[in-house]
Amino acid sequence: MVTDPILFGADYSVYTRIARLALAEKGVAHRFEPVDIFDPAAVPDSYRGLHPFDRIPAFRHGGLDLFETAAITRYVDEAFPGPALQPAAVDARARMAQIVGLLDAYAYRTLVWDVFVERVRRPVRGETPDEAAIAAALPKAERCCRVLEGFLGAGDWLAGGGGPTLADLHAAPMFACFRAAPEGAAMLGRYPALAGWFRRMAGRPSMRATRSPMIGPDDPGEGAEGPCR
Ligand SMILES: N[C@@H](CCC(=O)N[C@@H](CS)C(=O)NCC(=O)O)C(=O)O
Repeated sequence: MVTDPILFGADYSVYTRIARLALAEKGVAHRFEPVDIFDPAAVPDSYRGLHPFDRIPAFRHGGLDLFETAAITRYVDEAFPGPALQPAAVDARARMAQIVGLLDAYAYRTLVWDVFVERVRRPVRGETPDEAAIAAALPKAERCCRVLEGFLGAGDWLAGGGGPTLADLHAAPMFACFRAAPEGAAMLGRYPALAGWFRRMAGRPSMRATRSPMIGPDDPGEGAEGPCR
């Protein structure tokens, strides 16, 4: 008998949140096993075996162990009943994969670490933001916004179609962080399609259910703090 899947991760983590969004959107019963990857002494040896690169999240279902969020969300979509999170049309599915790839390659570090962590999290810890890192990140962030704004066009979802796909679930936690920084909120304001998309995503029950304990009430945009350190 295959038991409910287990997701290993942390409620503050952007990538864990992406996987949790997929589970929530599909309505998949699962167990959440907290792993604080930023506290090495607290990471159980058993977890090190699950993720050879010392990151979160990781996922277990029956005999299958997975790491890499894009693989986890795709498996969740394909292995469980519920609304499809990947477009049926081959061109839209390719666009979705392209967006997930560009978010991993070009958006995550820029939006989350170089802007959000520097501007929002460092001061919370009593540290000084690296202004040069923020300044260098903003043109890269702008390029991400411009590209995604173009993909949205007049539609509601990043890969087109009538509902969110894995691309939207991958992007939303990153933008939740980004817009918690004043520079991120201001930039999003200059991209009306992207801002509207974020409001749509932030209003979904899955986003509300996966919010970090550090995040204040939605406006619908996640408050002043975000889910990654
Ligand atoms: N490529 C990985 C990235 C996961 C990732 O970077 N997770 C962050 C938390 S949001 C992490 O584990 N960071 C730990 C570290 O950088 O040491 C995936 O897609 O799952």
